Parts: sequence; structure tokens; C-alpha cells
Amino acid sequence: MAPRGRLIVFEGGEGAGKTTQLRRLAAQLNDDRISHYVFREPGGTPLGDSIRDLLLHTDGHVEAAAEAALFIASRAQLVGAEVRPALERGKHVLLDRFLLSTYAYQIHGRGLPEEELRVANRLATRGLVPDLTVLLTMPPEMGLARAGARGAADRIERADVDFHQRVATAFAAFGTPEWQQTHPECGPIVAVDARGTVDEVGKRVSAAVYHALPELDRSTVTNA
Ligand code: T5A
Repeated sequence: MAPRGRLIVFEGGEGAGKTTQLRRLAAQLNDDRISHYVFREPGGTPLGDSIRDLLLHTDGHVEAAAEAALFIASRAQLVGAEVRPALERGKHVLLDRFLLSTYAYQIHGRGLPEEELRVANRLATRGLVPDLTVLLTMPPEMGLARAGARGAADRIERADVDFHQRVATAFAAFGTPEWQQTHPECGPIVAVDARGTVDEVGKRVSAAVYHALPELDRSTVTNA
């Protein structure tokens, strides 16, 4: 039986470059013939894609609890239908956002109670813990400017700067050993400075991933 695959999550505030860096790592794994799947949250399944559309493009007021419940529903579907089966078949999974986004946006950004969302997350993940989370960090105004240069902002990007500042402060805390010790359900988190060119950041990301998961680093394989 194939050993269980590894779950590698990319996290960070708006426009931090998660998708760009996740694709870069996926291309490296392809070059090295390491088979893997790529998913994003919210989304990644037909149900999740419908939920994504509701979350990002609903007009008018959305209750914070309703927003949180929709993210959790998308997560439950993705983990149960795609991520866990892939890992059990021995495939690695690269995931664009996961638990930390709920902690940053719904708990610290919207002010929802942490313990209640931890319980809801447990329901969605059934105890699945990432093998590594790459947390891309940069000042929120820099990330929002990058995301904004790309086109019209979605419902969450349009939230005020104070909200995005709370989200950024929360993400910064998640990189500390103290936070990780008290939140074992999130697994190991490595913070990577997301400032600089795509290539500069990419080299930091590769170094962090290969340090934590050396079995993915084919440059260490010798023919001796
Ligand atoms: N959310 C999500 C919650 O509130 N709770 C949850 O539980 C979850 C799971 C998802 C939204 O949902 C929220 C968070 C989000 O608001 P999304 O569209 O998936 O929405 O949003 P993001 O994940 O934020 O995606 P973005 O595309 O905005 O940001 P990325 O992926 O961090 O950035 P990326 O790679 O797309 O890059 C953004 C732009 O910057 C350029 C890229 O080319 C692109 O144009 N760029 C760089 N430019 C210069 N230098 C670099 N190094 C660059 N890297 C990328």
C-alpha cells in the first residue's frame, strides 16, 4: 500500500501570492514527476464552487455566522470528497487556503468566537491536520494593491482596511511557536516573507518546503 500523501497548505492575506507560489511548487513537482493534486478553498468541488460564488459575489449584508458556516460547508465537502481520498491513495495535495483562513478572517477579522469555530472545523476536517502550512506574509496594503491591480475586488476584498489589518495581525501571530503549540489542529506553520519578485519568494518557499518535507526534494536523490 502507498504511504499516505502529504498535505501542503498555502495561506496569507489578500494578494500575498499564494496562488502564484502554489503553482510554482506544483510545476516543480511536475518536473520531478511527483504526482499531486491542487485544490483551493472555498471551492474545489461542484458544491464548493457554488458556495464560493455565494461567498464572494453575494450583494448586500451577509451575517458573519452565515459566512463562516458557508466556508465550513465548502471545507467539509472538499476534505471528504477529494483531499482525504487523494492522501489515502498516496497522492500529495497542495491546497490554496484552509483552517488558518477561518481563524484569520472569521475569528479575528469578523470577531466570531474561536471555540465554536474550532468545533465546526473539527466537524469539517474530521481531524485532518496539514503536514505543512506555508504562510506568506506581507503588509496588507501591499497585498491589497497587488490583488487590486488584477481587477474588480470581491466581497471580502472590499472589506475596510481595519478588517484587513486585523486579518494580517492574526496571520503574523500564527507563525509564532506559542500560537502553534496551542493550535495543534493546524499543524506546523512556516512563515515566508512574500515581498520581492516571484522568483525570490519562490526560492524561499522551496527551501521551506524541502526543509520540512525532504522526501519531496529530488535534488537530494543520488544514483550512487
Ligand atoms: N476566506 C477563505 C475566508 O474568509 N475564510 C476561509 O475560511 C477561507 C478558506 C477567497 C477569499 O475567501 C476568504 C479569503 C479570501 O478573501 P480568493 O479569490 O481565493 O478568495 O482570494 P485569495 O486567496 O486572497 O486570492 P488572491 O488571488 O487575491 O491572492 P493570492 O493567491 O495570495 O495572490 P496571487 O498569487 O493570485 O497574486 C495576486 C497578484 O499579484 C501578482 C500576481 O501575478 C497577481 O496579479 N503577484 C506578484 N506581483 C509581484 N511580485 C510578486 N512576488 C507577486 N506574486 C504574485
